[in-house]
Amino acid sequence: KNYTVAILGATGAVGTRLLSQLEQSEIPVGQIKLLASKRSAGKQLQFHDQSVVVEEATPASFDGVDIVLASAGGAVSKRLLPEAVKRGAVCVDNTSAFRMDPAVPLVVPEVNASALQKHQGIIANPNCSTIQMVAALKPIYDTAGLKQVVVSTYQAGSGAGQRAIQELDQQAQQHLDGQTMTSEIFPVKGAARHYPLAFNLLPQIDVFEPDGSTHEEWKMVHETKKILLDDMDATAIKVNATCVRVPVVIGHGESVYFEVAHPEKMNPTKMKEVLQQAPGVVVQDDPATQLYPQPINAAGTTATYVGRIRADLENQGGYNLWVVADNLLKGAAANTVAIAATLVKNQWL
Ligand code: A2P
Ligand code: 11C
Repeated sequence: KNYTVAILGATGAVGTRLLSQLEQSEIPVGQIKLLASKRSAGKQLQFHDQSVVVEEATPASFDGVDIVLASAGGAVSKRLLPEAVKRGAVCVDNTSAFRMDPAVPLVVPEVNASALQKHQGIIANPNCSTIQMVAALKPIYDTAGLKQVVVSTYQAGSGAGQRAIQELDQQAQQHLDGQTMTSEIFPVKGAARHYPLAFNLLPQIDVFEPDGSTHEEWKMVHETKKILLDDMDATAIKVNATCVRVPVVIGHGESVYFEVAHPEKMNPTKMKEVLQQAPGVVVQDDPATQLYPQPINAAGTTATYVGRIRADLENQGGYNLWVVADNLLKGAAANTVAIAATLVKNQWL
């Protein structure tokens, strides 16, 4: 069977990559529909050698669609994906709209593909910073369990979308030209205050929660538990996150500290081995040759890179990792398309 696939948010930073990942995937695509806001209607994008006209997304756009890949923001997903499901489509959603819904699987295929079997039309793609962390932690969790994870992120500007990439470039240019940097998006679109990201660090990604954490930090805690623990007791692993925006265009970095539940089952050599064997993970770890993951090298690829693997010498069972991935590919488009490909391959649509 050839599938009719719709990309919702096709003109965005993730949307354009959904298109190229779909081109490279094994999914047999019969027809492609590119959907965005009214602003982009009429614009043309390339799929293989075909020029496809972007249409304004409406409920009727999903008539006859088998698979929807969505990345047009949470509000758009909330409004339109139930309409797509009503029309018989299966939706893989890259927004946070449905991630915590118990009826919606939250999936990184190499970590918890089997969760896809219980889908009811919508599957959620986790947040980019969660995906790369769980991809690295899963083989360790399977080998020695996990008690606690403490993560600090170094997140690229592109996580805030296509316009944010332009804003970061513009700020860098303004600074080099001796002008005052202007900011309308960072740290968060619609916030009361905006600050430049270029030549700066912003310890705010997404909005603040009443408890003083940011919503990005909240996502890292709760999504990690949902993915690794499935329906098990959410207190089984403690997760704590601090998320920081850094002036990098593509590629999130993460300093991940964790304590394994069974220290006798783990050591740094073993950790390197299980990570080397883990699907989707590439170990780049050699202090002698200064080999470690860097966003500049991860950009444009779909792997999760792990390095700086070392034990906490003061706390038995404690370990450090440095994890890097392309937030727009591994953290979004590649994972979304991999979910769809897994559904097709296993006939779980
Ligand atoms: P458009 O280009 O027409 O604004 P990014 O994450 O890079 O900011 O991209 C967001 C994506 O979501 C874009 O493709 C954008 O389309 C799309 N989008 C934004 N608002 C809507 C909407 N109301 N309906 C459909 N698509 C939307
Ligand atoms: C960022 N992680 O880097 C965000 C972007 O929940 O899918 C993705 C937000 C999400 O800004």
